[in-house]
Amino acid sequence: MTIPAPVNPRPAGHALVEALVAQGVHTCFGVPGESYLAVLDGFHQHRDHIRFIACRQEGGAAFMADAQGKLSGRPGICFVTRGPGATNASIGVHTAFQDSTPMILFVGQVASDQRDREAFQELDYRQMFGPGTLGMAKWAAQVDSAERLPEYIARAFHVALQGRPGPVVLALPEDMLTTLITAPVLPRVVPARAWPAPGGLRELRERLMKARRPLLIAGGSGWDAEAAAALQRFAENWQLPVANGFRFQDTFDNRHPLYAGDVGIGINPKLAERVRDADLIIALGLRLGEMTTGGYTLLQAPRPAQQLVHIHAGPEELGRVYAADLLLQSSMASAAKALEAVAAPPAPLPWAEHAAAAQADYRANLVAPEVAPLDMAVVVKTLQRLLPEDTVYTNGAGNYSGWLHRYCQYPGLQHHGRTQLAPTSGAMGYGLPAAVAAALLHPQRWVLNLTGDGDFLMNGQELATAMGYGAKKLISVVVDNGSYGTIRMHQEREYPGRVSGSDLYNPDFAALARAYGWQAETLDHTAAFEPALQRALAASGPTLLHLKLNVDVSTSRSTLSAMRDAALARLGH
Ligand SMILES: Cc1ncc(C[n+]2csc(CCOP(=O)(O)OP(=O)(O)O)c2C)c(N)n1
Repeated sequence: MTIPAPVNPRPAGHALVEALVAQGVHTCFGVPGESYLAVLDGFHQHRDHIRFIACRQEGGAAFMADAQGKLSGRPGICFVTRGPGATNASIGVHTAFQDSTPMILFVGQVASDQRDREAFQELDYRQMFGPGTLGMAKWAAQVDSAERLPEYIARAFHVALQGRPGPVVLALPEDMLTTLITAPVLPRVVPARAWPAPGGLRELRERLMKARRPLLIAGGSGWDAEAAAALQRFAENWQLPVANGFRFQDTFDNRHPLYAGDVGIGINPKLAERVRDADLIIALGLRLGEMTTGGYTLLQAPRPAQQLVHIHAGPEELGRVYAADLLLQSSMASAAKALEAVAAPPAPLPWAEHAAAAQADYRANLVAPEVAPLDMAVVVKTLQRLLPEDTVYTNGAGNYSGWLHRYCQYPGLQHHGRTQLAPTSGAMGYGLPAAVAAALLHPQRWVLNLTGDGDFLMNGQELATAMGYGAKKLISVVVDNGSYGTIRMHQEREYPGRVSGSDLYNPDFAALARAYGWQAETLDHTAAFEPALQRALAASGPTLLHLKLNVDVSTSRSTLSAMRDAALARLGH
């Protein structure tokens, strides 16, 4: 993309857009505000190089930017206005933080001569968003000097991409944006990478040579296709069983004979056992968070029973919870290549049987018990059979996502980049905007959003954004069980039979989607799904498939009534 030569002096708001184009950004998401009209004018000025997608709520816009960050590996870009816009967008910043997604949120700010008066919609974004490792943003700053705007933007790209990737927030005072400047456009940011220390790699090899039941768990962000291919070769050289971390299920190819399954919510109990029983865990690229460690029990915190080697790009994650045996700070792009070069052992390996058993357990877990009248396992398998391999699958939070996590087989990152967009933050409302973003950014690919009735309506307004900007190969499957089912499940386990605050009163989802211009169908039994999906695939625009599911069919492993009965028995009723 050629950078438009700046015509000096020009408003800082225009320079900001030029800087984004220079960084390779061609699409931004946001909701407009009077606080940053000079930037909007910059988008108009440079409309041949960059587009601004006007979303219907900042939560949706920020999720779209997170999805853009996940798909591209470069910061997703979101623009919002002062207080109300920034507070709405905060869910996306939190998600990008927990998911280690590179992202930049630009926030319009009150003019400098009004600052600190609690002027209209004024907030201090530096205080609101962090920074800190338990914060929301990696870095939150305010650009007070218009001439220094390019410096702040370049730094924002570096911070978002380097180490553990994450979100940055830049506040833009209104008068700063209208100031005329002559500052040059800075070149595209190439993030600095860390390489694992050679001594550490030697030690890793020695530990592997002594291991009997090793397991590699891969995930996190900062991967590229080459690194993913190198990871696969490393696994093959050592015949290592590989699991993927929670909602990083697309890291290692799920169809590979060394794949062992995903370590997350609803983990295959056999895999959980295997993690516990491993004598060496190599955690590659991912945080060892609550969801990936089974609430810090699969790996006992702070000192795990297994030997632990943790390789991560961010020094703050290394040794954060666990007293590991070996810590290596490295970006994924370099770590996987370094691992691939570690000299393989002389055959045969003592864990060949262990790796084969891990794969057999994974495959057995793909076999689903039959459920009537609507079988969600069959729904997911039908999606996988009919949709192309490079389809992007998105979801938010809710029990319904468990069917996707269990039955969807994601190709590894080396094949089509990210094919799973799902929040490790567990944020409801993520899946639909993420799907809209994916469909607008990659119009040649199919995008499938699986969502719950609670989850969907948290950002259902983005159906309009999809229509307005011409998304086509987009399907949203709404699983309607009339309940915030996950919460109902927890209630039945803890307070059996005492349903409180978890029932939902739903609209006719198909009629709602049609009102937005989508095609839509409602169905309630398995046999109706495949023909409905065929029609969606043949349609000229996006389709919503509204699935009516009995609330009792709660997860891929159990029913509400079984959980309630077990809880009642436990409580002696
Ligand atoms: C933004 C947000 N609010 C609340 C929650 C807590 N929560 C987790 S799952 C869930 C219910 C999801 O309901 P639904 O989308 O209908 O899916 P189901 O569990 O019924 O399959 C809730 C309320 C959350 N994770 N995120």
